[in-house]
Amino acid sequence: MKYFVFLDCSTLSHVATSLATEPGVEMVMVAVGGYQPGASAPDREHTLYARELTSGFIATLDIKQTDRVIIGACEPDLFTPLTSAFPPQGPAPPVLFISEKPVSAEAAARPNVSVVNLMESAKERLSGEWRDISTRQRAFELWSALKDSDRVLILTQNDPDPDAIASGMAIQALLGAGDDTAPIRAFGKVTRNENRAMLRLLGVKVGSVLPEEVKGFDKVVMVDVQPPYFKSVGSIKADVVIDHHPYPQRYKADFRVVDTGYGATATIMAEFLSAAGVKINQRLATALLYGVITDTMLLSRQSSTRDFEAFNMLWPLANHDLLSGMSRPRLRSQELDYFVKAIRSRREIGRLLFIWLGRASKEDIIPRIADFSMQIGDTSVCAVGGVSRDNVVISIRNMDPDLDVGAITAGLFAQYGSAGGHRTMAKAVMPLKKFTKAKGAAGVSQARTAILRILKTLEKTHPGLVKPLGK
Ligand SMILES: [Mn+2]
Repeated sequence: MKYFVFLDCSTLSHVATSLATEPGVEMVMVAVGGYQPGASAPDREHTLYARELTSGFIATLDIKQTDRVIIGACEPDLFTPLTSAFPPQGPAPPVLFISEKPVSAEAAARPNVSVVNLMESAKERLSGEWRDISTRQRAFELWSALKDSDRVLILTQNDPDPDAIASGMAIQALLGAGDDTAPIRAFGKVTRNENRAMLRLLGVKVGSVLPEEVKGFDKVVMVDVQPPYFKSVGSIKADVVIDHHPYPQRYKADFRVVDTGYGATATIMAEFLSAAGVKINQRLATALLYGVITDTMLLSRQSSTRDFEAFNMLWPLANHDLLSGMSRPRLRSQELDYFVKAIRSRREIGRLLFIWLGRASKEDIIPRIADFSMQIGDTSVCAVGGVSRDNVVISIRNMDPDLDVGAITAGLFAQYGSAGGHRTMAKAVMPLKKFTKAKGAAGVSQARTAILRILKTLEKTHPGLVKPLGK
């Protein structure tokens, strides 16, 4: 094998000759169109000169199919005789045609020719560096905000989901900390079967903490959640917040990354870890990947190219046996009863499906039924409500791309508690007492009627979504 390097100017000579430099492999340099290589050009004394690439000259080179041809062109048309010297379907050497100007379509279409615009490739490759630098800087800021603290509380939502658990584990990895110095805690506990399976299979501890115990920590990091979420518990301050949920309320934090463009907080954390050069071991990769998968419903919901990139990075690092062990959904018979209740009590109001579960022993059954309810009938929006502990909880799902249920939910329910979310999924959590008092209702079943009445007001703002309810 030989390398043949054809150049018509010095611009690409360095790149072209570097590509052709291989120990023990001969390089033949050809200067085309009057080009004179400078004194520093490699192998200058053996360079061949061709003012024009005639077929006679090309034949004397005796280029074989096993050789490699590199063209560094300032004027690509000068090389047309070279690329067309070989039969399009017959034996031809591979040609790497490097040019910043357009190469003729005829040359570019040949199967043995690959056209490369180095400047475009470099631009494409390097433009991401700005983002990488800023991610690295942010990761360092995050680490700096926490590194001197002996006791860091990593706080999640009350019933932590895989995204929150994985993000908490990522904070621990970033700090090089364990459960003793940076425990992952919640005011509630992990109730969902799959999520408990995640803790068991990955050996993760998520303990409970009382609101009054928060003061005992040097720093509070909220992952996948923000201070306004804890409004009903009290005023819980955070030093660090990393989340992807929209919250219109303002609050203070030393370090805040809240980006609703991400499908999962785990994606943000995976970017930080990789920018900071922290090794993502199999256990952590499995957790983060599971966080991305569950929050984005396997990249089908609220996901961005960044979630795809994180997915790509984590996939080969994760343990897929553990992953399938975690994600196999299992329903306990008590939970099945809620599904039965949901199907029986469902009410279609135009394109809105309303389901009322009454008292729910576990809050997470409400969003689960909401996910499930998207499979019922032709409705485009589902609202599933129930009472969990002392709160009225409503989970909303939307398949209509023209609707923003996050904004709709905030508009309808924010005055009674916390309410909002994404375009495709939203949630309202309202203290039962406050809600029923405001609506002049008494008890759980009247809360249902009050919610139906509120949903009915959509008739005016979103005609076509709900039909008149009648009596
Ligand atoms: Mn999340």
